[in-house]
Formats: sequence, structure tokens, C-alpha cells
Amino acid sequence: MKLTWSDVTPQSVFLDRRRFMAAGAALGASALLPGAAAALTGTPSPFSTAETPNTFEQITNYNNFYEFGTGKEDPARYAAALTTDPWSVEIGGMVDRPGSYGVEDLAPDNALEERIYRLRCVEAWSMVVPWIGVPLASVLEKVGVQPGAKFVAFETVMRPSEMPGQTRAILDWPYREGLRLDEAMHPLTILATGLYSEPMPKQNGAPIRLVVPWKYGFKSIKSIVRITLTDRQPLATWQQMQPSEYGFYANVNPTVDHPRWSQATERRVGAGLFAGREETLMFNGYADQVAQLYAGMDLKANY
Ligand SMILES: Nc1nc2c(c(=O)[nH]1)N[C@H]1C(S)=C(S)[C@@H](COP(=O)(O)O)O[C@H]1N2
Ligand SMILES: [Mo]
Repeated sequence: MKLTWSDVTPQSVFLDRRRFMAAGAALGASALLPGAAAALTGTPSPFSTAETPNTFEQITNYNNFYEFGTGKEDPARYAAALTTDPWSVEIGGMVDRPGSYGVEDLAPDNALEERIYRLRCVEAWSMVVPWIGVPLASVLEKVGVQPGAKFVAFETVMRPSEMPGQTRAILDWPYREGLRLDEAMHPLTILATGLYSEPMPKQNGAPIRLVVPWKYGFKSIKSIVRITLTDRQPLATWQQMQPSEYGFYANVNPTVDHPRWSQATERRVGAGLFAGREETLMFNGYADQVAQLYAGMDLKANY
């Protein structure tokens, strides 16, 4: 049997959220209340983990989104200023139908799936997140990938007036990431537009972000405005900044340490003070599905 988030979310959290939604309806102003806006439903997926997801509160209050600052609580504090409607994603390069696409064109309600995935940050903490989204492959099929294309490049919105981190040279803005085409087409790779049954919270990368569950979290680029198909391997922001520490592949790998710390174990966010660290799994536990993508590759050299 497949569990959905309401089966596995701690009862108190679930009831609190229902009470909140009910309060919104009683006021007759549900559309004006954050959290009571259009709930999203995603079809349960066989790719979901049976592990218990982190709570909505944990997932939305402990974030990495350097455009809003480097502190884990900065995104929750500052992301409300980001305008996410209207929003469009420019898809171009080696595609048959380049253009400006709306979020609802790329991830229509009737195509949404629920994907409960482990998320493993390169900093050695982890969470379990019930994303709502669509396979990236479905979007690439929509725009028509041309035969010579080998990689997909992504860019986050550049908006220093709303993103205080972008007024400082913390990273080379805009944030950029990339995947090999076969990684991008893999059924585990999604573009997410929500989590639990909420439209994507701004601190998590509204309105549309990448999720690649077998790679370190920094590959899962947020608030995407540009997707480009290319025949050259794109230079990603972290890779450009510190190539000896952050590679293009960034596959979760407990046997290849970060130059400054071990990647063998991880801390599950919210597990409590006395919970032990957990073993990090090869490809973050998705080896059965993705290991063949890297057959014959030296994963120490291609970190
Ligand atoms: N644009 C952008 N995308 C980003 C980041 C960022 O700073 N900017 N941080 C990355 C890192 S390091 C991680 S671990 C994940 C965190 O996603 P979450 O905050 O939704 O858990 O987002 C990734 N995507
Ligand atoms: Mo991360």
C-alpha cells in the first residue's frame, strides 16, 4: 500500500492545518489567506519513500536559499518579498518549440504527482519532503529536445530588489545549475510546484524548482526562469565558485568525502538532540534506479 502525506504526517500537525483551513473558509475569505489558497493534489507515486516526511514547519523554516541570505532561517524571514505571480520560464537553446512558458503550462494540475523524496544537503543534513510536481521529462518532451542536445542548464530569477542576498557577492548570480540530458530525462527528476498540498512556499523555491533526489541539494535549483538545452556541459554556480569542493555531478556518495568533512553520515533535521546520525546511502538511497547512469565512470574523479 502506498502512503500519502496525510497518512504519515503526525496527527497534531495535520489537525492544526485542517483547523487553519476551516478557519479560512468560515471567514469566507479563504482566497485571501495564505495556506488556504488552492490546495494541490498529486497522484501518489511508486517512486515515493515510505519514510516519514519532515513536518511542513521544518521544511519551510530550515532552508538554503542564498538569494535571501546564508542563514538557515533567512529564507523563511525574507522570501515573502519575492513576486512569483506573474512568472514565466524561458525555454530555449536546442529545442523545437522555444518560448516563454507559464508555470501552469509546464505543470498542469491534472499532471501533478506526489513524490516523497529524501533530500541530502552537501552540508550533511537531510530531510524527507513530500513534493508535488511533474517529471522534468514531460516538460522536455513538450518543448521537443533536438538531437544534438546533451545537457540542460537552469537559471534562478535575478531580482536584487526582492532578494537581499543578490546585492552581495556571496555567489556569482544568478544561481545556475545543470544536468546531463539522461539525468534530466530520468523519471526521478522532477520540477516541483508544491509541497504537502500547498503551492510551493517561497523559501522552498516558488513557483517552480528542480528536485533531483540522488544528488546533493545544491543541484536542486530554486525559482527557475530559464531552461536551456545545449551540447556543452554548463558551468554550475557552486562548481565555478569552488571546483575542488563542488563538482558538476554532485551525486550523493558516502565514500567520497568533501575536502573539509566526511560524507559518510548525515543528521536528519528534526530528529531530536539524542538521535544518532544516520548512514548516508549511495546515490541517497536511489542506487537501484540511477546507478546505471554512471556505469564505468570513476565517481571519485567525477564528484
Ligand atoms: N537558487 C537557489 N537554489 C538553491 C539554493 C540556493 O541557495 N539558491 N540552495 C540549494 C541547496 S544548498 C539546498 S540543500 C536546497 C535546499 O532546498 P530546501 O530549502 O527546499 O530544503 O536548495 C538548493 N537550491
Ligand atoms: Mo545544500
